[in-house]
Amino acid sequence: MSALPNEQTLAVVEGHAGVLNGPLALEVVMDVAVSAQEIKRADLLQMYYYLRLTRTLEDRVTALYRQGRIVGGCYTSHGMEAIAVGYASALERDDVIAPFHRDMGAFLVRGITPGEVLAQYLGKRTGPTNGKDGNVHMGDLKRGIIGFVSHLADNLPVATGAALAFKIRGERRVVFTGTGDGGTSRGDFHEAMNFAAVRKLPVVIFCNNNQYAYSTPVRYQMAITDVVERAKAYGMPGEIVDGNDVAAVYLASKRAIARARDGGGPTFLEFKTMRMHGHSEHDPAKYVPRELLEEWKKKDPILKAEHLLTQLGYGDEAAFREAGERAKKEVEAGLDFAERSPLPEGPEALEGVFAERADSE
Ligand SMILES: Cc1ncc(C[n+]2csc(CCOP(=O)(O)OP(=O)(O)O)c2C)c(N)n1
Repeated sequence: MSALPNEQTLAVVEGHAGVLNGPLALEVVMDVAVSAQEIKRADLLQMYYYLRLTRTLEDRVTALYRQGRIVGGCYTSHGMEAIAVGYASALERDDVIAPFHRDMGAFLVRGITPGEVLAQYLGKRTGPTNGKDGNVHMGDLKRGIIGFVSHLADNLPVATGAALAFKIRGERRVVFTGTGDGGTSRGDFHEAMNFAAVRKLPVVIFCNNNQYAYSTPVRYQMAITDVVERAKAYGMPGEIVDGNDVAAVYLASKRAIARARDGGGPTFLEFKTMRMHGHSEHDPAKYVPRELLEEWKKKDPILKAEHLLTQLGYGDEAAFREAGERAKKEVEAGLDFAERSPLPEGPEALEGVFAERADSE
């Protein structure tokens, strides 16, 4: 593991994850204050803006979904925005991400506009898939985003393949990818972890441990408490990170990215968080105890970022309000763009498609 920025950094788990096992583990991780002083003020303020933009955009998408105006389902990262915003902000321009279905913040940080996202949700031609696919099933190689593969954890083998290509070509580029706690029980997750570790690939693999895979809690998913323990089996260093603290996510991602770029191989990051909404917006998630949600509401990533910015003297109420208003304007302008955009014409359905039926006209 690369050098820690200071003694206040979150507990590091490398070869002795047992230290953080048990019911106390989460509290230990969550209560450790993260020193964000080494992050530039402008960078932290920008991350705060992206947290607000992600929340505002996804709230808007949810409202459209409830109005029946969305094509397909609606999965959000509500309460988990710090993960995607934090890791995407830690990457360099030439790096690549293979995101997950709760990574809206990463799409935005890498330059996909709210207008394009809304066009995607409305099935319009101006969305990243030109109206061919829905919701977060999108990508854009020009912005270093590998299209999200629907089958869980399937983007991990794709990401490790990209990392292998970077290594063979001698490029100092890094791939960042991840899946949920449920996704880590899939075979492709384990194949990718093993391959990445054996070949010392420049890839960072994360798990957003939001404690539920649809209605299945982690305890019915695996016989360990911390997902990071899975990394040990592959000889891969791992770290547990407060996934609701954008500064902690950013700093841990920076360390893992630097390690990968310098030839040190992959790192596994477990971002502890909570899924605050249903699996998708159709799901009232009655199987999640309300007290658990109440507890996690207090750890909301936007509140945490505001607390940190205030502590550091980087922002105040007025700055937070201004960021919120700016995000709202950007999303409303995006919706206007998406609504005015055309739907694709029928024949366009076959453009950019790699396979079609031999007997099709
Ligand atoms: C192989 C496969 N099985 C099932 C699904 C349907 N599905 C999509 S997301 C999901 C739950 C994922 O849980 P987790 O990995 O913990 O991520 P979370 O949604 O909680 O962020 C399921 C069952 C799928 N997309 N792929």
